[in-house]
Amino acid sequence: MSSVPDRFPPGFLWGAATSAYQIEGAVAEGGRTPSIWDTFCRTPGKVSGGDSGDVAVDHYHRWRDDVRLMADLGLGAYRFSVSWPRVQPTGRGPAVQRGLDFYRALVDGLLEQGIQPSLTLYHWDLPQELEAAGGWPERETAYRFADYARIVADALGDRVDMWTTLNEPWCSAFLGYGSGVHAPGRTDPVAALRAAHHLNLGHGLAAQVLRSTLPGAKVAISLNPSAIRARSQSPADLDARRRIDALANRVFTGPMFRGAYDADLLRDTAQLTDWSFVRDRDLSVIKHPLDLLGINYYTPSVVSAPTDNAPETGPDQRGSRLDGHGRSAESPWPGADSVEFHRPPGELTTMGWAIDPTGLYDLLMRYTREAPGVPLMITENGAAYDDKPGPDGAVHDPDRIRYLHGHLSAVRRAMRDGADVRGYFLWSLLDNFEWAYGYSKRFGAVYVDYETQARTPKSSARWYAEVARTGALPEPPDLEAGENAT
Ligand code: IFM
Repeated sequence: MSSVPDRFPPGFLWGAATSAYQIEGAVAEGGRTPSIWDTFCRTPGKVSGGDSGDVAVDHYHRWRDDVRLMADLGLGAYRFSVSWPRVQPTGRGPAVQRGLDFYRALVDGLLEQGIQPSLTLYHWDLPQELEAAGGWPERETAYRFADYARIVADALGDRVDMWTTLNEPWCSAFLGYGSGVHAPGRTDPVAALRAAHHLNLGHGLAAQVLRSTLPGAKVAISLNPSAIRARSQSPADLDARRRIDALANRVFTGPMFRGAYDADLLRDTAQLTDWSFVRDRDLSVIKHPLDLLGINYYTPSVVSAPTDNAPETGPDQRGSRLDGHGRSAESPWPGADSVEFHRPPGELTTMGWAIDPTGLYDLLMRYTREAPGVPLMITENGAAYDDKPGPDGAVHDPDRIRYLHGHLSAVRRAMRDGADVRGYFLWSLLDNFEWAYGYSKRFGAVYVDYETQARTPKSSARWYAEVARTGALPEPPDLEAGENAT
């Protein structure tokens, strides 16, 4: 059955996203030194298959081909991150020009093709030396981040208008220092809370630097807010939702939008810390006006108070206590570690994440209310599937098309209901290194043969190119009718 295509407004930005450690490789070239992810990958048992970003998809050497690929797909924008240890190896002191030259050339290549660069300063690759000095739990790291922001702004500010300070600080703080399933792999609940605050502070300081150095730039942060559902409307389950909301969402949006950590968050964590690491002026620095709020969304969470039965979790419910091998890990929820996570209804992607576009709709409407006047951008959305080339060499991924169709429809619905959404970045342009899962999960619209590094656009890439070209949402293929998207 066909219906009238749903159209996005002209000027809506269509892009794809990646991050430095997940695609660049060349970890020891051009003066780059190790980040916490290089170290983590070398720690036995931390990353599935013993994989690492050493080579990744070799984007450092193949970026010209990748830019051509983006141009072929008609993308209007490309979101990438700068590797901090590539441009300021120890996290202190002068910049390495070869590192900056790589990004200058990449950005120039994008601009030549009419693709708007969207630059993220931090997508989890802290220079190892800064972790050795204490990492994000230490205040000093926030100041080092602001210095690094100045280096990148000075080098690329004449070419890049869209700047994001941090990507998903929840993961850096709570998976990096709480559950330990991400680098640097620490399992200290107080360190996780301290890290959350110092990431907030780093964001605020870097936003100030960007604002003063680049008056015309758009300054953003990309959060991965959780769309949290209580398993029932019982007071205990609603309280479980409140607790997780405080730690997943409001620990960032409280200081950013309201200039305060909410009282319930401080109360829930009072046995762990008195939050005396928050200093007088910090909150006004963090409450820096944003030009855009980036939302990364994949799946919702369903929570309850502790039950007698073990929760019915999938291989990995986001935020639960499983690592990249499906083994149990420490809790990433300081002060709320008894909350149980349940498998949400709906089909699962190969991450074990339930597909539910209403979570994206709910988040867009929530931040429309909570951050009035701040335009929204979907800075990540996508799905992992076990994609393989068929006998003809083509890679058909109708499940991903249906996932994208469902989520883009939710974006349109939110826009019709008043959300000011300016664009959408598909995660990810290319199959890549999926952190603790190594190369076992493929999120790309473009298939990468990891032996040869050959790139093959999947059928979802062609479908998405058509969406970007027309601004309309064609119906996804009907699997039951045996239709294949091409
Ligand atoms: O691959 C990651 C990305 O680095 C951050 N957001 C979620 C993606 C999928 O897990």
